[in-house]
Amino acid sequence: MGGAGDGHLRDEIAAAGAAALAALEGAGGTDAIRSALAVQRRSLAALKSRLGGIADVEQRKECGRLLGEAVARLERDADARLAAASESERAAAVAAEAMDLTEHLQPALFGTTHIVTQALDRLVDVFVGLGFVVAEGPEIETDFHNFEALNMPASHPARSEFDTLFLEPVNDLQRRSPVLLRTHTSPVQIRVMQSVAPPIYAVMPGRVFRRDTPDATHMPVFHQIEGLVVDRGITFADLAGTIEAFTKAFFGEDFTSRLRPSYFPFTEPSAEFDVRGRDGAWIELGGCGMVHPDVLRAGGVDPEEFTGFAFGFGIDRMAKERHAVADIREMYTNDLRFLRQFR
Ligand code: FA5
Repeated sequence: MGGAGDGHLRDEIAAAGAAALAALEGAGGTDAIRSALAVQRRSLAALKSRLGGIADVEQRKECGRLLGEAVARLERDADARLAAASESERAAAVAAEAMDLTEHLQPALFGTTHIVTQALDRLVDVFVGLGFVVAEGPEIETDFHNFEALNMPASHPARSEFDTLFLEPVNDLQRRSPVLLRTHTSPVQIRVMQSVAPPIYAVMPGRVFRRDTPDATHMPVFHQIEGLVVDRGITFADLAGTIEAFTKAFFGEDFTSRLRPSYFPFTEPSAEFDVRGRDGAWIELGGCGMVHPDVLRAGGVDPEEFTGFAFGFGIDRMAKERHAVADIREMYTNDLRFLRQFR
């Protein structure tokens, strides 16, 4: 049987094999496993060089076999650990990439305000900056507020310009005085005057309805912003100055406005408000004028003491002009590729 030296080498092989496996177990990650593997291969190889010193052939074979087994165990263990570590590294990389994708998707998931809402918010900001307060009225209106109080009694020809959507009357009161979807935001002028005493500096944004056929500049449902100023000594110059200040603040310094004589039953004198943009063309955006004395009276304001001006702008057309959109209908097709341009 072999001498003490052989037994000693056999123990060393067992200890080195166990140490090699422990070293791999302590290595986290493919890089650490590979370098631990290299170190352990070298220490097992160092033992191999000592095999030649064993005199007994059987003992030498036995130690050789044990060493071969230790090396094979080390390689198998390293293979399994490398496979597991590289799989978890790949999973971590995928997770990191997935986080990036989520970040890219977030703005689309959260959406954005519609181009018309953006214009409405901006209009309100500009007028609040000029010292106006904001008021609102109902979308379902009485004939009185939408027409009569605005100097358009039942027989008035100007009523036919508003293609009105009437609602089915549900009681005798409504049969005598119809209810309708408001055709403009002007009835809110009456409601504001009925609820607060002058001085009044108010804007009233909202949705309005007409039996208009959709085309490049018309929708049957659209938005207006009404303005009403009632105070002592208000003149047409105040109206013109306010509109010019508003044009510059909303559209920018390269835009200018003009007022053209026009007719509305609820203002006298009346004007149409146009703006001229960078391309030089004039675009009609709304109507305005000095509040008619009959309208002040309908709102409970004494026209001998107070005068005022009012205006009504089409918000959808403002958004269209500001962003140079060719056709107003584009804004309502809900095509996300179109809407996302106006984030
Ligand atoms: C009016 O509605 C008056 N109430 C405006 C007014 C208020 C005048 C206060 C005097 C004092 P008009 O019908 O012209 O006026 O409409 C005003 C603006 O609304 C138009 O200039 C246009 O910009 C917009 N508009 C009118 N019809 C449509 C429509 N079908 N689609 C989109 N915008 C429209």
